[in-house]
Amino acid sequence: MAINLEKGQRVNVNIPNFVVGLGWDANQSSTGTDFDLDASVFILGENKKILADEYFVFYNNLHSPDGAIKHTGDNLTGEGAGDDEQIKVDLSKINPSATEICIVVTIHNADERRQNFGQIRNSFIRIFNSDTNEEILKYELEEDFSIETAVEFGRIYKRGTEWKFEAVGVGERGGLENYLQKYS
Ligand SMILES: [Ca+2]
Ligand SMILES: [Ca+2]
Repeated sequence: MAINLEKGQRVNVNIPNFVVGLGWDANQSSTGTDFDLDASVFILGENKKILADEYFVFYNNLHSPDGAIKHTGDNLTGEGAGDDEQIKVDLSKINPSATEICIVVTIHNADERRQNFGQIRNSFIRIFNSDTNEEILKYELEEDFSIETAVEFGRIYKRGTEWKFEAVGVGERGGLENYLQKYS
């Protein structure tokens, strides 16, 4: 059963394996321009900055050096059912200096293509426990962030020896470069 978290709500994560799934429908409109959504993660240290460039995992860097994060690869159109992009998280392998994993979703070239989430049918981002398939959080991007082009989805953060997940759900009209600036 899915837990519908309110923004800012936190849950404990007791098992190390999670998958972030991003899905959307291919563009059927007359404009003919594809929608290219991207899921990305930033692995941050105490100072809230990425540990090193390689700890920014996105379509051009599919693995973190510690083996904790694996991106299944860039999907450019949303063709097909289910998750179109996935990011697999294994907290048992995470670099000991990491204290936070920030998960974002953005629309590639949204400005140039004049796109926002409200135009993208059946677009969602979710996180689920890959051991039990239990969904922890899901946002319907089309509904929840209709005028935005970027969303900070959630963060997995460390408190002592425990990891917790916080639903962030903050949208903006920026792109991936805005988050990169913030976290590097
Ligand atoms: Ca993509
Ligand atoms: Ca799809």
